[in-house]
Amino acid sequence: MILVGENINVMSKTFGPAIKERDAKTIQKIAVEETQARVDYLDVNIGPARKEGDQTMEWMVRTIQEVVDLPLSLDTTNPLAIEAGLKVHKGQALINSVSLQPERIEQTLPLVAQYNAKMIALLWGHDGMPRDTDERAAFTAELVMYANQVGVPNEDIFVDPIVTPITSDVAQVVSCLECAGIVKEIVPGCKTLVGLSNVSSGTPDELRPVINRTYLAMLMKHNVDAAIVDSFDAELLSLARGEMPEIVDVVHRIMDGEEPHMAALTKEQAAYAKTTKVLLGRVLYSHSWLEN
Ligand code: THG
Repeated sequence: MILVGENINVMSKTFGPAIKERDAKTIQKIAVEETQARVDYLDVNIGPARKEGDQTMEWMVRTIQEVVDLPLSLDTTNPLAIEAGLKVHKGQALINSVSLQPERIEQTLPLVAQYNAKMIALLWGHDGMPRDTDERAAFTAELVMYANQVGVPNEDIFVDPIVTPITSDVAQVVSCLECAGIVKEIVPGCKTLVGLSNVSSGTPDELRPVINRTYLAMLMKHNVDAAIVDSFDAELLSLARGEMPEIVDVVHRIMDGEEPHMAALTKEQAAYAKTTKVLLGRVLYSHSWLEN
C-alpha cells in the first residue's frame, strides 16, 4: 500500500503552531521522523490558507525538501498555494486535491498537467458530500473525464471516496468502503486513496488507533491502493504492509458474515472483531463498544 504521512498539518495541536510561526526546525524534525517510518509521501496540509497561502506553501516545500527527498502531497484548497508549491517542488508532486467544485476544475486541475504532477480526485460534488454509493460513482466518472480532457492519464489519478467519522453516520462509512471497491471498475487504471484518520475523528484519543487500524483492514478487502495515515502508528503501518495477516483475516471473515467464537480469539483479535461490527453498522457506536 502507498502511504502518505498526515502529521504535518495546520490542525495539529503540536505541529500546527510551527507552520504559523515558520518554525523550520520543528517541521523538519517531523518530516525526518515520518520519512524514517518509511511512508511514501508526506502530506503538507496548510488548510484553506486564504491569506498568503502561496508564501506558506512555498516555504513549507523548501523547508521540508531541504532535509528529506520524499515527494509531497500539497494539501490545500487554495490553487495559488498549490502552484507556488509546485514551482519549487523537487520530483513528482501529488496535488491534494481536485474536486468537482468549479474553482478546483478551472484553476487546480490544469496544474496537474502543466507540472506533470499526480492528483487526488476528491469525490466532493457541486453541493457537498456525495449522498450514497451511486452518487460517488457518478462523481468518479465525471471528475476523471475532466482530468482526461486536460491530458491527465488514469495512472496519475487517486480517487478519494471521502472517509467520514463513525460518530456522524455509519451509512457513509459503509458507502465509502463499497465505493473504494467499485472505483477501479468505473475508471480502470486509477488508484484509490483514503484519508483514514477521518473515520475516528471525534472519538476519544485512546480509541482512535483501533478504529483507524480496523477500518484500514476493512479497506484492504476492497483493495485500496493508498492511504493518508498517522506515520507514528507503527501497528497501522505494519498492518498496511501485510505484516498482520491473521488480524486481517479475522476482519475479512466478519465482513463476509461469519460470527467468530469470541472466546477463541486473542484479546487483540477480539478488539478488531468488535470494531469491525461497529464500522459495518451491525453494532451501534458508543465510546464504550470495546467493553461489551
Ligand atoms: N482526503 C484527502 N486529504 C485529506 C483528508 C482526506 N487531508 C486531510 C485529512 N483528510 C487527512 N489528514 C489528517 C490529519 C490529521 C488528522 C486527521 C486527518 C487528525 N489529527 C488529530 C486531531 O486533529 O485530533 C491529531 C492532531 C494532533 O494534534 O497532532 O485527526 O480525507 N485527500
